[in-house]
Amino acid sequence: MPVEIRKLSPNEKSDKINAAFFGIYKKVPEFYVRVPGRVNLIGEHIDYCGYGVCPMALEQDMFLAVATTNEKRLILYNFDQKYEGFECELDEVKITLTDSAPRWYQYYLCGLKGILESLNESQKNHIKGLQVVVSGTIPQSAGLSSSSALVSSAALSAAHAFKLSLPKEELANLCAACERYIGTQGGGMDQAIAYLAKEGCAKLIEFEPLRSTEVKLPSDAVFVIAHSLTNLNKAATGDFNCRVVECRLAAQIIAKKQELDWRKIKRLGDLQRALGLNLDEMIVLVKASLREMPYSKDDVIQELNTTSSLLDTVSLTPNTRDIQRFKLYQRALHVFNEAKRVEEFFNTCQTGSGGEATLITLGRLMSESHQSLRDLYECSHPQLDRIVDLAKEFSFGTRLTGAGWGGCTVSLVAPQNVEKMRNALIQNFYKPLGVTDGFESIVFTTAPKAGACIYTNS
Ligand code: ADP
Ligand code: NG1
Ligand code: MG
Repeated sequence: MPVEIRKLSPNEKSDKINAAFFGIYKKVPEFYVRVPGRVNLIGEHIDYCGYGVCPMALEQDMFLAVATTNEKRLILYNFDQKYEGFECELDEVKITLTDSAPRWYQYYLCGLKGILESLNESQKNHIKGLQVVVSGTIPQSAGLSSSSALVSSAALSAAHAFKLSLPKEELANLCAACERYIGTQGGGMDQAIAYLAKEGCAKLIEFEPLRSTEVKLPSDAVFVIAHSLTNLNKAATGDFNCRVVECRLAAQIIAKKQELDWRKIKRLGDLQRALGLNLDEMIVLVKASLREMPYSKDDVIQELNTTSSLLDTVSLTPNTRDIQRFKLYQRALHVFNEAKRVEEFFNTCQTGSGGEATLITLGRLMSESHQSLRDLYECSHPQLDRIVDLAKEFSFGTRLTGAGWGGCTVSLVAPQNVEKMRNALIQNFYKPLGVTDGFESIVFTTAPKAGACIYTNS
């Protein structure tokens, strides 16, 4: 199914973006696109290993106002004037990476480049110039997927302007691939939920082929998101790609020991498929095949009986080639156990009574997920761990959400405990850190929202 096109009902947000758009381009937008952020309920750092995840879309979103021109040029402004404007010719879309965080407009360019590269000769006749204003409300670098909302909204704006109507799954796959131009080797969860989300339910997202199943959340479940007031831009450091690569090396070393062609195995999920084992058997195999002590790059080269330059091209990314210490046992154990937790979470939602016993099981799985991310995957942050501790008294379970190293937690809370938990976090976490107001945007409840949509004025 293609992304829905609806008539815009004017509201405060569209009035503001229209006014900004008119101020810049002296005309009204032709159409708008909305793409939501997401909170991942469970299944962290396993999408890029090929395993299913369970996110839902947020109310916070990326909203773009767009007009087309006959000049084949992109002109891009942000509603928030702290971001610089950007212009380029459509045949000169380049994303040049440096050692620091990418510029904001490079995320837009990822989506635009993805669409431009997908066009065949006859579709290229419909290329139009783009005048765009971007307005986003998703907390940034906080694990709620502001980056993918920006990439996905960019791709959708270009697709609609060029009269391309693609199925949602195709757009999601295209956006997962083109967000990698920013340097991170993500797995596709964020772009998938951005397009496939449905109001009122979370989704089990599975890969290859990309598919989504509605997840019936218990009616009494309230999800509370709390910002740890720390952030990490995932494209600014090698932390994220280091985990992707550690999982790949774990898969390749086990593959070699199992006499498979390790160069063909890129993900732990590929390894499981090639061996035809279940998740419990994979856990036993990890324990028997890998050592707990970290591996140096030379150890990995020896295990794979390869050369440094082959390892660099087959297994590593430009920003992980200098890493000398890989924890393979711990990362692989996290992945297989987390994949099991997603299965149990999904089955509990679908078959549980929906009562307190269901909430207790879901909460336990979320807490176990956090412990594993903290101890085995080492992608938590002391401020995330502090929120998890403070939330224990009020929630069935709390975990970091998104890639981690900062950002947000998500807690499963009974309705009667939501205010108590918010107040406890305000008094014991936020106020001691010097925050005195604006709590509604740093600790808030959320219900599942719909995925991407295109709006027109008529
Ligand atoms: P997240 O966890 O939010 O996906 P990332 O580190 O992957 O975090 O990406 C965050 C980056 O996305 C920001 O540093 C910024 O460059 C870009 N971004 C997100 N939202 C906006 C916005 N509203 N305006 C401009 N840039 C944005
Ligand atoms: P965030 O933290 O929202 O950037 C990242 C990846 C996901 C997934 C999670 C961890 C991208 C675009 N996103 O999300 O694919 O791997 O981390 O579960 O790379
Ligand atoms: Mg991101």
